[in-house]
Amino acid sequence: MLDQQSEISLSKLMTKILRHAPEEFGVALDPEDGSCPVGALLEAIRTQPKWQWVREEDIGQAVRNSDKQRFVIENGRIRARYGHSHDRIHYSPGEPPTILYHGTNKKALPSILADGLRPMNRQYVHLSEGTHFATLAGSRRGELVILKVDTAGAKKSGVAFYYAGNEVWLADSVPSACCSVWDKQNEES
Ligand code: HQG
Repeated sequence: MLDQQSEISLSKLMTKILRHAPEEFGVALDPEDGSCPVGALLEAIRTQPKWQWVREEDIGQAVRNSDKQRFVIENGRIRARYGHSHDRIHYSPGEPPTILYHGTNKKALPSILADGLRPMNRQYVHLSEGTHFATLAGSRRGELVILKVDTAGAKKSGVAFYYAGNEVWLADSVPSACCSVWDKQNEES
């Protein structure tokens, strides 16, 4: 069994391969769903001097324990559920809840309120059904700001939403008119 530090480090390597740079590791991802055989991922990881000893069950452990359920293993294949920068993988359009959340930071706010939410270096904008995931995302780069997205309004402007599982929704972009700053205190009072 991997200790916690190795598990996190392995999970980061897995996201690098499955979301961002498969070719750097000699891995070919399925263009539709971004998956590859678990064995191919294992082989790629083992080419790294630090990870020559890694076993399939270590990958399983990283997948099972991922706090945000970043990976899915199905029929002997593994994929990242969201977060891709490399391949624009295919998701089916879905019917989102009326409100979704996006976590960002204070510095990005003026630009988001001017231009709307854009995918930046990823293939999709990342949204969530609850504020917990948005809090984790937005707290990574400074002072947290949570935006509320009016999905009905966005749909009227032609935005399609895709479900990535585990409360995570994706969109190509979201117009600023459909975004408002979520005020926790007002919400709860
Ligand atoms: C911001 C991680 C200026 C956006 C996270 C975000 C999430 C704009 C940053 C998942 C903008 C992009 C995805 C605009 C958006 N002007 N800034 N018009 N539109 N932005 O990392 O959503 O732990 O690519 O608000 O926790 O933060 O890796 O996207 O701040 O779940 O699994 O541009 O990745 O999950 O940053 O994160 P990112 P994200 P993992």
